[in-house]
Amino acid sequence: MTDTLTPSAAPPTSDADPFAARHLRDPEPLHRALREAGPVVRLTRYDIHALARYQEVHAALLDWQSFESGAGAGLANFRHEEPWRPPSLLLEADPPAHDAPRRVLREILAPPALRRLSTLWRAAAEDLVDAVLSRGTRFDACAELAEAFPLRVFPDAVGLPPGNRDNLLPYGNMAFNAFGPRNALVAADAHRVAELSAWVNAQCAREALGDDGFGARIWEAADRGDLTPAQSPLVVRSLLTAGVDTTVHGLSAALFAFATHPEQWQRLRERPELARVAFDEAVRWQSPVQTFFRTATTDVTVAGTVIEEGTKVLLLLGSANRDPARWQDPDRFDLGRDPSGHVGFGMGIHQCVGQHVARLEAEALLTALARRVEHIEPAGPPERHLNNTLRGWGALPVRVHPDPAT
Ligand code: 4IA
Repeated sequence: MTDTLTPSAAPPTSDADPFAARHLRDPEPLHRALREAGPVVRLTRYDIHALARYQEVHAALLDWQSFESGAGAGLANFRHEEPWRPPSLLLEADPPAHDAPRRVLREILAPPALRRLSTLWRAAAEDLVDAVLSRGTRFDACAELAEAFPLRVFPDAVGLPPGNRDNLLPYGNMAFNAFGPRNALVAADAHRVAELSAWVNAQCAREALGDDGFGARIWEAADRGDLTPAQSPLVVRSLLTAGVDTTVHGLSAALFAFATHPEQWQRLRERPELARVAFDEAVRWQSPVQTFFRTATTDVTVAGTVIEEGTKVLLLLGSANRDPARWQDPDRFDLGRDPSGHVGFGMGIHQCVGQHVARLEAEALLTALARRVEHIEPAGPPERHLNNTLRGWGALPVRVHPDPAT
């Protein structure tokens, strides 16, 4: 209502840096303040606007015509700044260029195409849980489960050669830092950019990939003419960039949630079919991908504030996922709620194309763990892993009580 009456009202401003270590460590207080300040907040530090409320974040994600991705999904504006790597054909593209890569990857990662993996991954999860429990009941759930499981199953599914996978997490960490400002986190990885980029690019070549994985399917799309041969390696690169750290942090979010909410673990044990909704609720609650950016294609008015053409907008996904105007008791991890509609996987034409893969990994691991473990509890303070985009853990010490019946 006031929107139309005062289209040029100056929005509230904030000098906070959402990428400062203390906010990355504990983003909720800043998110609350930004949501309460208004529907659009000007971040003076970066001279950009930020959206922290569910309604505006959701609307901006759907409005790809007004908020483009082609100028980069990070703070860097590709209209003025050279991207650190050739832009992603998916994340950093708009229709119509975005359409063909998206269509190809959507089919390759669609539920029917994953059916065969489901059987394999359930067995792999049982195997991993057995191995971890056989070594003891106190362990780092982040390294032993949340990292170990995706690293065991996902590179195989893509078709990477065995061994030689130690670069995947460092590459992802670097790529997700690069969406933020050039702060100390980016500087810390600077000496590895060339080496890690060369390594990932080498994995995307047809000859480097097995003939039975997602990678081979992507190259077959080029044979059919659905992609050009120049596009295929970049689409493979998207899998390797977006497919590892995200699931690691999604799984560690779920494990952290269960370790700190024993009654929810009991619920999962009683009804293992809740594993999927539990994973989505963990993604809502922790939002492993906390933020990304869009660029205004024209002067766009959002809730009365003009976002000038060509300027960046920060979308605070983690904040939207805990907006009390959208979620009842948003800070509670609760298997009883319906978390659908969360923006942890984004929304609209760019919504996570790998979400079925992520859910399948989570379902396999959580189901295997729920079968064997009666209780899971913290065995020490968790350690944050700081990243400009990802919210996750570096260490998650837990103690488990195996079910004597299994
Ligand atoms: C890509 C935002 C995030 C999950 C993401 C990161 C990289 C890519 C896509 C999505 O390289 O295509």
